[in-house]
Amino acid sequence: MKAAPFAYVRPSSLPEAVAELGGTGGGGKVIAGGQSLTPVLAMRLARPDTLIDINAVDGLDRFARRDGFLEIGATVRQRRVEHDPASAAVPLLGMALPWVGHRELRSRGTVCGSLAHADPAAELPAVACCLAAEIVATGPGGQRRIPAREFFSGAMTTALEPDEILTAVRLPVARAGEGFGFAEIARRHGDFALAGVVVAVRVGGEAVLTGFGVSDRPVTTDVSGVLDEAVRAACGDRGRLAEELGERLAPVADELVDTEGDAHASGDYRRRLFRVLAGRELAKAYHRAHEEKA
Ligand SMILES: Cc1cc2nc3c(=O)[nH]c(=O)nc-3n(C[C@@H](O)[C@H](O)[C@H](O)COP(=O)(O)OP(=O)(O)OC[C@H]3O[C@@H](n4cnc5c(N)ncnc54)[C@H](O)[C@@H]3O)c2cc1C
Repeated sequence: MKAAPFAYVRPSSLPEAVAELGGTGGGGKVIAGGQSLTPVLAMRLARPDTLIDINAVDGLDRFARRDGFLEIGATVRQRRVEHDPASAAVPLLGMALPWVGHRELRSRGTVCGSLAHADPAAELPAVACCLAAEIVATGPGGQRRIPAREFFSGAMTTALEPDEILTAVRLPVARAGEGFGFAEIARRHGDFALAGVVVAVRVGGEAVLTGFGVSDRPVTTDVSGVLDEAVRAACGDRGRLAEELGERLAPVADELVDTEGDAHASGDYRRRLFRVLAGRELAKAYHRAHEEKA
């Protein structure tokens, strides 16, 4: 199928882009990498009047560290982030990005486009939630920052207003004594996850677990208490920690995994995957955090 007709504009400044989007009265759509929007248009699941191509907008390609954050602008490609040494400041990016589709998709797809698209099984929204990233949106009223954990409101639904452009995401830079974990199970590499987990552990601080592919949005919870109990029960036995965690995470999986299942996997299977992956990744993150501290 071919896309329904639409107008196409390519503004060169942010005020111009915001004015173009606002001028469509909700009938416009931003296009960044086009890796999700183009198929949606071709299937006529969306019929925008106007596409606002933000790729020529000055300043949206910003990719730099500032004030303890790594800031990634709206036109920065996933592939650039995957390979740029600056990304080492946020280790979860390097863990998650190779799982986002295929290399060809990542060479066009943007980090911010993935957040705006808000697929519940996508990796980058889960990373943003686990790290409590800030999402920067710009609209006619100016700029606002939205905590990632409040940004995703349902499947393909976000806190972004129809006249706002997601201009950047700010991910906290890792500090000493922090450890991270990421894992997902998909039917084939490059497919969306059946279930996935992102984990961040801080020595003497909180342990956070985010699940994706298991609900209509990324789901985040504090698992510090579960981790403390499992560490005590494992008595310093590295191998036993993941096992102890896997058992103790059963109620967490029951609470967070909110799906009856679909053609790809049942809800029970996803709960089990989630629990096992979460146990393993929490154990790894715990050890990484303590090694990092030493
Ligand atoms: C075959 C295939 C497999 C894929 N597998 C995965 C996968 O495993 N994991 C995964 O996470 N993704 C996957 N994707 C999607 C992925 O390629 C993109 O990373 C991502 O969804 C969109 O990035 P983009 O820049 O191409 O956004 P676009 O396609 O340009 O836009 C996507 C949506 O976000 C909106 N949008 C984009 N940028 C902005 C902005 N700055 N402000 C406001 N709205 C904006 C658009 O209006 C549109 O609604 C897959 C895609 C395909 C085609």
